[in-house]
Amino acid sequence: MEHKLPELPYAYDALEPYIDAKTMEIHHTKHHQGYITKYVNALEGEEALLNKDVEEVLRDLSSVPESKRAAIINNGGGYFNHRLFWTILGPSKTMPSGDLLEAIKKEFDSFDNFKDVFSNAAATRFGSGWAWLVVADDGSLKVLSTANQDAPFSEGTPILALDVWEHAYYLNYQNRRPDYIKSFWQVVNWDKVQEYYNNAL
Ligand code: MN3
Repeated sequence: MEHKLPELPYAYDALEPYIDAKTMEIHHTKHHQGYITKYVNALEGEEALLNKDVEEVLRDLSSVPESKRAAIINNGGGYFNHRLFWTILGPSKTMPSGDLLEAIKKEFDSFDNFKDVFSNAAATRFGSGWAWLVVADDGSLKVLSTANQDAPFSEGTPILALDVWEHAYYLNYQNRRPDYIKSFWQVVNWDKVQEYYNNAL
Protein backbone atom coordinates (compact mmCIF):
# COMPACT_ATOMS: atom_id res chain seq x y z
CA MET A 1 0.00 0.00 0.00
CA GLU A 2 0.98 3.58 -0.44
CA HIS A 3 2.44 5.36 2.57
CA LYS A 4 2.00 9.06 2.06
CA LEU A 5 1.55 12.09 4.22
CA PRO A 6 -2.19 12.52 4.92
CA GLU A 7 -3.60 15.94 4.16
CA LEU A 8 -4.77 17.97 7.12
CA PRO A 9 -8.57 18.26 7.31
CA TYR A 10 -8.16 22.05 7.86
CA ALA A 11 -5.76 24.86 6.91
CA TYR A 12 -2.45 25.36 8.70
CA ASP A 13 -3.75 28.55 10.31
CA ALA A 14 -7.12 27.05 11.32
CA LEU A 15 -6.08 26.37 14.91
CA GLU A 16 -4.75 29.86 15.63
CA PRO A 17 -4.26 31.42 18.10
CA TYR A 18 -3.97 28.15 20.03
CA ILE A 19 -1.58 26.40 17.66
CA ASP A 20 0.15 28.68 15.15
CA ALA A 21 0.32 28.11 11.41
CA LYS A 22 4.12 27.91 11.20
CA THR A 23 4.26 25.20 13.85
CA MET A 24 1.51 23.23 12.11
CA GLU A 25 3.21 23.49 8.72
CA ILE A 26 6.67 22.41 9.94
CA HIS A 27 5.19 19.73 12.17
CA HIS A 28 3.17 18.28 9.31
CA THR A 29 5.47 18.67 6.29
CA LYS A 30 8.82 18.07 8.02
CA HIS A 31 8.34 16.02 11.18
CA HIS A 32 5.42 13.82 10.17
CA GLN A 33 6.77 13.37 6.64
CA GLY A 34 10.15 12.46 8.12
CA TYR A 35 8.70 9.62 10.19
CA ILE A 36 6.82 8.23 7.18
CA THR A 37 9.91 8.35 4.95
CA LYS A 38 12.05 6.62 7.58
CA TYR A 39 9.34 4.03 8.23
CA VAL A 40 9.24 3.07 4.55
CA ASN A 41 13.04 3.03 4.34
CA ALA A 42 13.30 0.83 7.43
CA LEU A 43 10.92 -1.70 5.87
CA GLU A 44 12.78 -1.89 2.56
CA GLY A 45 12.45 -5.43 1.22
CA GLU A 46 9.64 -6.31 3.66
CA GLU A 47 6.81 -6.31 1.13
CA ALA A 48 4.30 -8.07 3.39
CA LEU A 49 4.75 -5.46 6.11
CA LEU A 50 4.77 -2.57 3.64
CA ASN A 51 1.39 -3.77 2.37
CA LYS A 52 -0.16 -3.42 5.82
CA ASP A 53 -1.40 -0.27 7.43
CA VAL A 54 1.04 1.07 10.01
CA GLU A 55 -1.52 0.53 12.80
CA GLU A 56 -1.67 -3.19 12.03
CA VAL A 57 2.14 -3.38 12.10
CA LEU A 58 2.37 -1.54 15.43
CA ARG A 59 -0.28 -3.80 16.97
CA ASP A 60 1.80 -6.86 16.08
CA LEU A 61 5.43 -5.89 16.55
CA SER A 62 6.42 -9.56 16.75
CA SER A 63 5.82 -9.69 12.97
CA VAL A 64 8.64 -7.17 12.49
CA PRO A 65 12.19 -8.58 12.21
CA GLU A 66 14.02 -7.89 15.45
CA SER A 67 16.75 -5.87 13.73
CA LYS A 68 14.12 -3.43 12.46
CA ARG A 69 11.84 -3.31 15.47
CA ALA A 70 13.34 -0.24 17.16
CA ALA A 71 13.16 1.74 13.91
CA ILE A 72 9.52 0.71 13.44
CA ILE A 73 8.55 1.59 17.02
CA ASN A 74 10.09 5.05 16.56
CA ASN A 75 9.17 5.89 12.97
CA GLY A 76 6.01 3.82 12.65
CA GLY A 77 4.92 5.36 15.94
CA GLY A 78 5.64 8.85 14.60
CA TYR A 79 3.72 7.98 11.42
CA PHE A 80 0.65 6.66 13.26
CA ASN A 81 0.61 9.06 16.23
CA HIS A 82 0.64 12.21 14.12
CA ARG A 83 -1.96 10.81 11.71
CA LEU A 84 -4.29 10.36 14.68
CA PHE A 85 -3.33 13.67 16.27
CA TRP A 86 -4.26 15.82 13.25
CA THR A 87 -7.73 14.33 13.10
CA ILE A 88 -8.63 14.90 16.75
CA LEU A 89 -7.86 18.60 16.35
CA GLY A 90 -10.14 21.09 14.66
CA PRO A 91 -11.14 24.73 14.52
CA SER A 92 -14.72 24.35 15.77
CA LYS A 93 -15.39 24.32 19.48
CA THR A 94 -16.93 20.97 20.43
CA MET A 95 -17.61 19.14 23.69
CA PRO A 96 -17.91 15.45 24.52
CA SER A 97 -21.48 14.23 24.83
CA GLY A 98 -23.60 11.07 24.95
CA ASP A 99 -22.01 7.75 25.87
CA LEU A 100 -18.45 9.10 25.66
CA LEU A 101 -19.23 11.81 28.21
CA GLU A 102 -20.91 9.20 30.41
CA ALA A 103 -17.84 6.95 30.21
CA ILE A 104 -15.57 9.90 31.07
CA LYS A 105 -17.71 10.74 34.10
CA LYS A 106 -17.79 7.11 35.20
CA GLU A 107 -14.00 6.82 35.08
CA PHE A 108 -12.94 10.32 36.13
CA ASP A 109 -15.99 11.69 38.06
CA SER A 110 -16.30 14.78 35.86
CA PHE A 111 -15.11 16.17 32.53
CA ASP A 112 -13.09 18.82 34.38
CA ASN A 113 -11.37 16.19 36.47
CA PHE A 114 -10.61 14.15 33.35
CA LYS A 115 -8.99 17.22 31.80
CA ASP A 116 -6.85 17.65 34.94
CA VAL A 117 -5.74 14.01 34.86
CA PHE A 118 -4.92 14.13 31.14
CA SER A 119 -3.18 17.52 31.43
CA ASN A 120 -1.11 16.22 34.29
CA ALA A 121 -0.04 13.18 32.27
CA ALA A 122 1.00 15.51 29.44
CA ALA A 123 2.80 17.98 31.74
CA THR A 124 4.74 15.38 33.71
CA ARG A 125 5.94 13.29 30.76
CA PHE A 126 9.70 13.89 31.10
CA GLY A 127 11.34 14.86 27.82
CA SER A 128 9.55 13.97 24.59
CA GLY A 129 6.40 11.93 24.34
CA TRP A 130 2.63 11.79 24.16
CA ALA A 131 -0.40 11.85 26.44
CA TRP A 132 -3.26 9.51 25.59
CA LEU A 133 -6.84 8.60 26.29
CA VAL A 134 -7.26 4.95 25.37
CA VAL A 135 -10.08 2.41 25.41
CA ALA A 136 -8.76 -0.64 27.26
CA ASP A 137 -9.68 -4.21 26.30
CA ASP A 138 -12.49 -4.25 28.89
CA GLY A 139 -13.99 -1.09 27.35
CA SER A 140 -12.92 1.24 30.15
CA LEU A 141 -11.15 4.55 29.56
CA LYS A 142 -7.60 5.10 30.67
CA VAL A 143 -5.21 8.08 30.63
CA LEU A 144 -1.50 7.47 30.20
CA SER A 145 1.60 8.90 28.62
CA THR A 146 4.33 7.29 26.55
CA ALA A 147 7.94 8.27 25.84
CA ASN A 148 9.31 9.25 22.45
CA GLN A 149 7.02 8.05 19.64
CA ASP A 150 5.79 4.93 21.42
CA ALA A 151 2.18 4.19 20.46
CA PRO A 152 -0.05 2.99 23.33
CA PHE A 153 -1.51 -0.20 21.80
CA SER A 154 -0.30 -2.41 24.65
CA GLU A 155 -2.68 -0.45 26.92
CA GLY A 156 -5.61 -0.07 24.54
CA THR A 157 -6.88 1.74 21.47
CA PRO A 158 -6.01 5.45 21.42
CA ILE A 159 -8.91 7.86 20.86
CA LEU A 160 -7.33 11.16 22.01
CA ALA A 161 -3.68 12.16 21.70
CA LEU A 162 -1.49 15.10 22.63
CA ASP A 163 2.01 15.52 21.24
CA VAL A 164 4.25 17.04 23.93
CA TRP A 165 7.51 17.00 21.96
CA GLU A 166 9.00 20.51 21.97
CA HIS A 167 8.62 20.63 18.17
CA ALA A 168 4.86 20.68 18.75
CA TYR A 169 4.86 23.96 20.67
CA TYR A 170 8.27 25.61 21.00
CA LEU A 171 7.89 28.32 18.32
CA ASN A 172 4.86 29.81 20.03
CA TYR A 173 5.17 28.68 23.65
CA GLN A 174 8.94 28.18 24.09
CA ASN A 175 9.35 26.26 27.36
CA ARG A 176 5.75 26.82 28.52
CA ARG A 177 4.34 23.35 27.96
CA PRO A 178 1.49 23.91 30.47
CA ASP A 179 0.19 26.86 28.38
CA TYR A 180 0.25 24.71 25.24
CA ILE A 181 -1.66 21.97 27.06
CA LYS A 182 -4.26 24.51 28.17
CA SER A 183 -4.68 25.70 24.59
CA PHE A 184 -5.06 22.12 23.35
CA TRP A 185 -8.48 21.88 25.03
CA GLN A 186 -9.71 24.73 22.82
CA VAL A 187 -9.08 22.79 19.61
CA VAL A 188 -10.08 19.20 20.39
CA ASN A 189 -12.53 17.78 17.84
CA TRP A 190 -14.71 15.74 20.21
CA ASP A 191 -16.92 14.52 17.35
CA LYS A 192 -13.90 12.66 16.00
CA VAL A 193 -12.95 11.34 19.45
CA GLN A 194 -16.53 10.03 19.76
CA GLU A 195 -16.14 8.30 16.39
CA TYR A 196 -12.92 6.60 17.53
CA TYR A 197 -14.60 5.64 20.79
CA ASN A 198 -17.42 3.94 18.91
CA ASN A 199 -14.96 2.08 16.67
CA ALA A 200 -12.88 0.93 19.63
CA LEU A 201 -15.81 -0.62 21.49
MN1 MN3 B 1 5.24 15.68 16.73
